[in-house]
Amino acid sequence: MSGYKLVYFPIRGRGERTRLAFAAAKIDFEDTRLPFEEWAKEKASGRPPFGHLPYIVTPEGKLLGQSGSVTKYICKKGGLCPADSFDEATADSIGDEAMDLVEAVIKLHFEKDEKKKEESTKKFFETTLPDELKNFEAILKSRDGGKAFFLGDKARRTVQTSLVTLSLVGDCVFGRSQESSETSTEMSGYKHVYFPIRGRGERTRLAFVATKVEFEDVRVPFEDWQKEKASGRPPFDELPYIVTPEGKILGQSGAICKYICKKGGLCPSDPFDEALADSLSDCALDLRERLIKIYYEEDAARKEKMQKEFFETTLPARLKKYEGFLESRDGGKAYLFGEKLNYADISIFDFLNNILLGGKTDVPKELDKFPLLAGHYTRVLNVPEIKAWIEKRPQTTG
Ligand SMILES: N[C@@H](CCC(=O)N[C@@H](CS)C(=O)NCC(=O)O)C(=O)O
Repeated sequence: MSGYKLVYFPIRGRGERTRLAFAAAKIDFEDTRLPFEEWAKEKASGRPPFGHLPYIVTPEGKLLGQSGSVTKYICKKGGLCPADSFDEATADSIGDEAMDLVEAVIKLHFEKDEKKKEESTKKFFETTLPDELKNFEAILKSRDGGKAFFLGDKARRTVQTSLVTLSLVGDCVFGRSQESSETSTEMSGYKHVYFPIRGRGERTRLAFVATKVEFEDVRVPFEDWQKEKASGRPPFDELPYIVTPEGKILGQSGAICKYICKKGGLCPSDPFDEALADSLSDCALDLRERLIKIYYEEDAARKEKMQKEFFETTLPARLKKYEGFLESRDGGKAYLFGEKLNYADISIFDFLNNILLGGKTDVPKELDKFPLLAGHYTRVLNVPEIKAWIEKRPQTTG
């Protein structure tokens, strides 16, 4: 192959961020725009890594899916990613926060109930979006008064990951193209702050135990949340966040989990493998978000239909992809990337154990047809530190 190829539909959508990344990184790419009517054929070809677009094909012919992982990979290749690991995780968290907004806009777009759509749209534009923009504004202000990019003027290249992501928000919302860092207190170790449930915090708790890093497991009672939010500490007005031993604050569960794993050596060292791990991890998060959406659906008939589709179609199709991936890696006898556990293993395990099984430790029945994945689940469960944590962690309903 002569260069990179991006395969997406003939719209901006989830592909535009990567197109911007290619442009900003000055990397030539073939902008393949697949007509919608050819999608079923393309999907059946087995090429789209998780059965979705976009994906890229590298000059060596390797495939990578998940728009976030792909964008970051290209930015990193082009030198548009911070060198410092905490700055990188901060860029991840800003990018992830922007993606939360994007998902909210997509949800509004597809809402079928007109009344609900109107109410949700009003809430989004009058509350959610302004609040979020206020958070981004505060981060910019805390960095050299906001005259440069999100991570300052250290080098233009350190900032583009988040910039490119934010432009996607602009694109989605408008239809066109922290404080955190320097808090003062002396701390002896890491502090993980979340609600008293597993939820979005459990993956990082698993990352802490798997990397053998001690952490203070702060569980904010729900009734104290408004006070905690008003303190200005939660970087995006949400939990979870962590406070590092130096007092730096980082939000967004995905960015936090990866940061802790990376610090503890649970991240592939090859950049493509790292991006592949990102994509496997993001795919597990997609499943989690879908399940959460079903959980909160109020219309009983619609909920039933969504459940049926999820458990009969979406979930088995994704599990099959993971099974295939494991098979392609030493026949699935170890972890996703061989003998060493990494954050993608933890993300998939957390989806299955925490979200699908509600914290129970039996092998999910959904894995009956996927023996390699069932073996992988048991393998992660039996990592001594993870096993010990699961035995002693507080029993909670969520
Ligand atoms: N994408 C974010 C989402 C964070 C999020 O939605 N947190 C919820 C708890 S699971 C929260 O803080 N809710 C309280 C609120 O938004 O007021 C992440 O993964 O950290």
